[in-house]
Amino acid sequence: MTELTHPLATVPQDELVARAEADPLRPRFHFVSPAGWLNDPNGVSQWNGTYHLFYQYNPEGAFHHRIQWGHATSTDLVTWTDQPVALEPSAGPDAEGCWSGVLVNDGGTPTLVYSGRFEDRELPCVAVGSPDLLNWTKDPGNPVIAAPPAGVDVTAYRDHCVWREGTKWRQLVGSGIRQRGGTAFLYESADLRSWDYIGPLFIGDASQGDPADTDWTGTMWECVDLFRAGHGSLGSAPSNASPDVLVFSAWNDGDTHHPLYWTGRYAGDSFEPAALHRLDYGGRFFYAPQSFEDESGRRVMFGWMQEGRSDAAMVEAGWSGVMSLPRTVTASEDGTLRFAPVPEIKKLRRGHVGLSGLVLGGAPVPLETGVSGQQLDLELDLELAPGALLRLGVLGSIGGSTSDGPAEETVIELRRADDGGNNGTLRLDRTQSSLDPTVDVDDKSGPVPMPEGRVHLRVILDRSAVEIFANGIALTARIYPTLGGENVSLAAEGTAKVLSLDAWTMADIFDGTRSLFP
Ligand code: DQQ
Repeated sequence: MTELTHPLATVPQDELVARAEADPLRPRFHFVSPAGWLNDPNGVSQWNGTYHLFYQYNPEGAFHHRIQWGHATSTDLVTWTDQPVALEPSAGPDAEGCWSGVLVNDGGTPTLVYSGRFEDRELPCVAVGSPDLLNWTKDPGNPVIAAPPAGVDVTAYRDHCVWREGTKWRQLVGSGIRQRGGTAFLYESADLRSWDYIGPLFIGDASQGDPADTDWTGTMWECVDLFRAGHGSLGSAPSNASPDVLVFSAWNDGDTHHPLYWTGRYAGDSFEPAALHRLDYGGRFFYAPQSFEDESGRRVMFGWMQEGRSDAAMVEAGWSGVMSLPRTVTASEDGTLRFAPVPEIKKLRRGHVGLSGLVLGGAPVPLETGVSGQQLDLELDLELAPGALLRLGVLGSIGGSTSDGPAEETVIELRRADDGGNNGTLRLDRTQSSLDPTVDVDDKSGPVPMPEGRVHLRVILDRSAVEIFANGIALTARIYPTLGGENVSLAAEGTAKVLSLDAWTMADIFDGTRSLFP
């Protein structure tokens, strides 16, 4: 075990795992680190059939410090086996942390490109892996890029997207140009070690909009991810339904804002943007996403579900950070992205309850569905009349308050526009989700296409983690109920038809005690 030196390392390391495992708010079928701190997904990939998930990890405690690369493998994207830490800081350019990066296949050699942190700045580093991806050797030439581009005043410089194009490697490094906006610097290399700087792929405009806007592009782009959605690959001609997509996480002066994506066209040495979109309406609760194409050709994305409780509460709990379920990324006809949990997740379903043909309307009296639980997969097919509002309550509990209604409840709302058109809104109302006044309960919402009022709603609930998909639009967040409520209820204002509701409880993915240092 490492020597505890950080002032936040107040929980003895031999107690961390037990503390984390005892927390009723800790998800049971999402990937979490054995204990301590987890943030970004890194090196997400499938190698000879096995899925690899690396992640930003601090086993010293539930705070961001001296970051290592945790590692887990899976054969089904559902259950995960902890593997030894892949990268750990060592004397040299990553002495203060092995920050985010990617895995590429260099002619059969697994190779990591990551940000080494030293003296408060990050620079690109490389490590090569053993054939089983369990042992990693850092390149003696690290850092492989010695400094950000000369003559550019950068706000920060880190995180990598690396791909093969023709006979060369190309790399993006996330950054920002002071007084202008976020950017991604483009490089080229024949060997992943010696890189030629090409220029900024595309520069955002931080003066557009306000930092409080849900689509503000920030002063720096973290974790850039460039890929072709739909058919074809980067470098071939895109089409409306198969755009090139540049994903980034908008950051400003230490604040993690939200993930966004530009659709457009990557051609030659630049990206011509067509439109900017929000990637997930939960904002910072689905941060630093990274995606890969698996061996079946699907694009699969993971994101970091940050906590919404205080630093002190995280440290006390002994753990922090949840990895989202892997989600497929597809392009809709209009070229915007649609998301769904990978179908493999269905194998965790137990105990089906189904309802159909319900018509909700009139007074908003909640209907008890007979469904209950803190680990649930809910699928609903809905039809909303113009102006109708449907409210799906989860984690509801009665008691602890003077009113008759639930003392805690988290509510997913769908509202169809009054004009009877094909648009509506998805909202997550967390205002009653917790009696703990210190947790984040900010409003999360955004527009959703609702052709003829129809919505396919998927809600995946795993204690403090919730992932919502409404017609493929994602809203991910965290909730911290204190009363252990399990009720699921439905209510509507205006007429809402529940054509079907299918519910399952979800099994745990880990059994037995995990080790901080597998
Ligand atoms: N987290 C990493 C950085 C990245 C940030 C450090 C995003 O590499 O920019 O843990 O959450």
